[in-house]
Amino acid sequence: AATAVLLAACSSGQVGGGSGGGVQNNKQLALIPGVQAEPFYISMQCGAEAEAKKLGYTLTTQAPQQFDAALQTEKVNALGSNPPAALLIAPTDDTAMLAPIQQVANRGTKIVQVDTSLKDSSIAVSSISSNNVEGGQLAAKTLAELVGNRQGSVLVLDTKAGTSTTAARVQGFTDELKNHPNLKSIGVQFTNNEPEQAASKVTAALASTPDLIGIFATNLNTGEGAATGLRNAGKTGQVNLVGFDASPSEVDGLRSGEYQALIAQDPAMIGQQGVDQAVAALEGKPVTKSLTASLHSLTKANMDANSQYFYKQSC
Ligand code: T6T
Repeated sequence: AATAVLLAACSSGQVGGGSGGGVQNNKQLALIPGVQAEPFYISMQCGAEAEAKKLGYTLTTQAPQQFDAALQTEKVNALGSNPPAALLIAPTDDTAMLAPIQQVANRGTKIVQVDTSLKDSSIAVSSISSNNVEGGQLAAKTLAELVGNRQGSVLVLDTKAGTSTTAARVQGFTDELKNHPNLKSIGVQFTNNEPEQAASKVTAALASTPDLIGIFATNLNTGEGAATGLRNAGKTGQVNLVGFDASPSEVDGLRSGEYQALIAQDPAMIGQQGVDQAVAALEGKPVTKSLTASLHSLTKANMDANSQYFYKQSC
């Protein structure tokens, strides 16, 4: 039976809309995701494009080649002197991306944050993301259930410092782990959001920590790397792997037993709501300052009933 955990959508605060002052492309929206060709952002783009079309706007996407603030800044700067009416952006660094985004906002473009956010979100008319703290808590509760009464060590794989979402997942996971004294964290490892680095961190942890009983991989790249590390060591299924996201390879891995659970987001909904809020701001309608998208806990047992949450490779 399906046991998807739905974290209720909630909102807080309202800000007034505006006319898009100064920008000429008043039906033009842009999306700058964190990185190109990644199923999370592709699904977000699909949701955003469909909603833009429905509302009579066009949306173009410019994605950096890597999850990197310097490369993303180039994409923001390339919007140039004739920027879109609104920019949906997933900042790859909660601090470094402020200045380039500010420059676009200064030209009259409405800013909407999708998924990740800046430390100071006041530049954005609206911000839409999963409740990542709750996602991390859910991952820890799930791992604790998988492990039962057994004792052991737990490794956490993060992406890059300055990534708001994965930092929140780590926080939620670490807080919840305190309620499960049989599980001892051996710390958080950064991986530069590269699966190869995640794989080698897992290899090293297996060598140094014979009682490793669980891994929390905070996003799809860390998850894919962790699955590789466990497979290379012949430890698939022996060390519980709880991942985040639901990329095609993670979904295959859940089915084959490489992952014991995945916390899936709803990136298409994040994209759709991002467009809705951008358009509301442009049309002078009420805008919701902060929106939370749902999360869904997937296991091998419930995954087929929840296939709508699997991420897409193309629209
Ligand atoms: O987990 C997503 C996203 O929410 C996060 O901010 C960065 O990583 C992903 O894109 C997955 O790789």
